[in-house]
Amino acid sequence: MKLFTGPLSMFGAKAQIAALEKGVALDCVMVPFDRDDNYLPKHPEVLRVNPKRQVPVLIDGEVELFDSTQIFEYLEDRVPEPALWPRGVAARARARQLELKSDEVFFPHVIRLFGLQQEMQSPAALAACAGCTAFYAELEVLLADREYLADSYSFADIAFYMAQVFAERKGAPMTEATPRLLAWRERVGARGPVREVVRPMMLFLASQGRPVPPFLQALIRT
Ligand SMILES: N[C@@H](CCC(=O)N[C@@H](CS)C(=O)NCC(=O)O)C(=O)O
Repeated sequence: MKLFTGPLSMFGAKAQIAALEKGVALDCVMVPFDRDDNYLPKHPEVLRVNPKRQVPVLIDGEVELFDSTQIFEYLEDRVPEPALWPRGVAARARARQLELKSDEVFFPHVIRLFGLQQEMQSPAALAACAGCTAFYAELEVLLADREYLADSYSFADIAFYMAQVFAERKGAPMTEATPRLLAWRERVGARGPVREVVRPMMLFLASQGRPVPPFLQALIRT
């Protein structure tokens, strides 16, 4: 399988981690990514497959897909074991909803912070940080009776771990106010596939003299 992604693509990283969890060999193509973090010039294969002109794009023979969540679904069908959606119908629905909330409810706050890095005390930045904090509190409650966001380690954990790495980079960190969530992050971050994907991202940042979140600094020293 070929995955078109970028050196700092959190959505691409989701797909990469899931493939590694399933033992799938991925040929990763890093698309052009300029110094201002624009995905330019657009890779011709990305333009051909994805009308939204974004990575990740997955090509597996006749199957050509875009969108990390669609790629999750394809990987689960293509390589059912180890399962990354819970077994029960209700639990699967909850896990899918959490995965969507991570991308579509939590991450938009983080995207807002991308453009506000020089004005982190502005009302817009404070509102985005408050949105992240509220989301952390919601997940802290969920983790009262479980180790992972859904019943078992799932795509929902992969999605939120990556989104949270970016929140941390952009100034909306988790704190001691959510100890169960901090422990969850340790648990997920200790997984081989997660380390294997996040480490090069952090090395890329470090190579450009850009900050690496404190909780990931040990990863680039190993
Ligand atoms: N919902 C999409 C989001 C993809 C996305 O936002 N990709 C970013 C990189 S992480 C991108 O290609 N941005 C460049 C652009 O929008 O021009 C997914 O889950 O794959």
